[in-house]
Amino acid sequence: MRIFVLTGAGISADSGLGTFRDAGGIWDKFDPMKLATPAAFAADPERVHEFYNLRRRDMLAARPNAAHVALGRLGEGLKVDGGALFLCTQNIDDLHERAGSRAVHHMHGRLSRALCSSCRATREWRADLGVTDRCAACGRVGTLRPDVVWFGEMPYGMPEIEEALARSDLFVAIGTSGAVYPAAEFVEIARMMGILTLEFNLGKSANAHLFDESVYGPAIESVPRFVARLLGTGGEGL
Ligand code: BV8
Repeated sequence: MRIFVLTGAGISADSGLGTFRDAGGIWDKFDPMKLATPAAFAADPERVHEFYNLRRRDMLAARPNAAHVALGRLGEGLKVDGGALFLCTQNIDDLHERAGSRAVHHMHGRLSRALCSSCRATREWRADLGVTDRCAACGRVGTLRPDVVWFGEMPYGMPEIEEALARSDLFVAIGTSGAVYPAAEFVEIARMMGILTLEFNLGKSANAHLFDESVYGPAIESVPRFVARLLGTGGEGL
């Protein structure tokens, strides 16, 4: 079986990382248009760096939770009988990788990498990032930014994502509000291709009506149960 899984901030909520649109979420405290756009960075790079430095420190202090671990197991388990998991995440944290998932497709980029806005070189970067840092590739100072996709920027890996979606037998969304495009369109694309669609979320997402089945509740409970059932290792129902 080929499964396409799209995760959002909700899967990392139980690891203590903030979601965006829940009450008290990140966008309640910060204005995304003042922090998550190229224009915001050009206008006030120090402020944007501080916003991402705080989130990078939180990411480094966080630990993967049972939902991340279950998806790591699912990736390995599906391979046994010739199946495949295509794990696409909107999240910029590294909890999927630290839970054992390989080939994680970070369509909105990664907080653990820096991008040079001048020469486009990227490199691993787990410390605070600022305007005085130098790009090791081109030597310029002040051109490094977090390697994340801001509003108005093209998400990473879209051709590969669209190809994997078309090849899948099952589309599963976990912990996403369905508010951000083009990720929010994936379920509609899957339905149009006759692919079964499944949602695991705390509550109804914006596109809940587009899912064949929905399971509401914390991902740390619903996702391990789902994976155990799928891999035939016990557990009842979804
Ligand atoms: C682009 C990275 C085009 C940085 C982010 C139509 C088509 C195409 C584009 C658009 C369109 N309409 C509007 C647009 C523009 C825009 C957009 O979507 N705007 C929205 C606000 C309307 N999209 C873009 O700009 C995208 N780019 O389209 O480019 C283009 C074309 C040609 C050339 C150039 C460009 C880029 C979007 C990416 C922006 N970057 N983040 C950062 O992280 O700071 S978006 C941000 O939202 C995060 O990445 C986040 O992951 C993402 C989605 O949010 P969610 O993950 O869903 O998180 P949220 O808090 O919303 O929801 C969490 C859910 O979990 C909730 O439902 C909650 O109930 C649930 N939950 C909570 N706890 C738990 C739980 N579930 C289970 N268990 C729990 N314990």
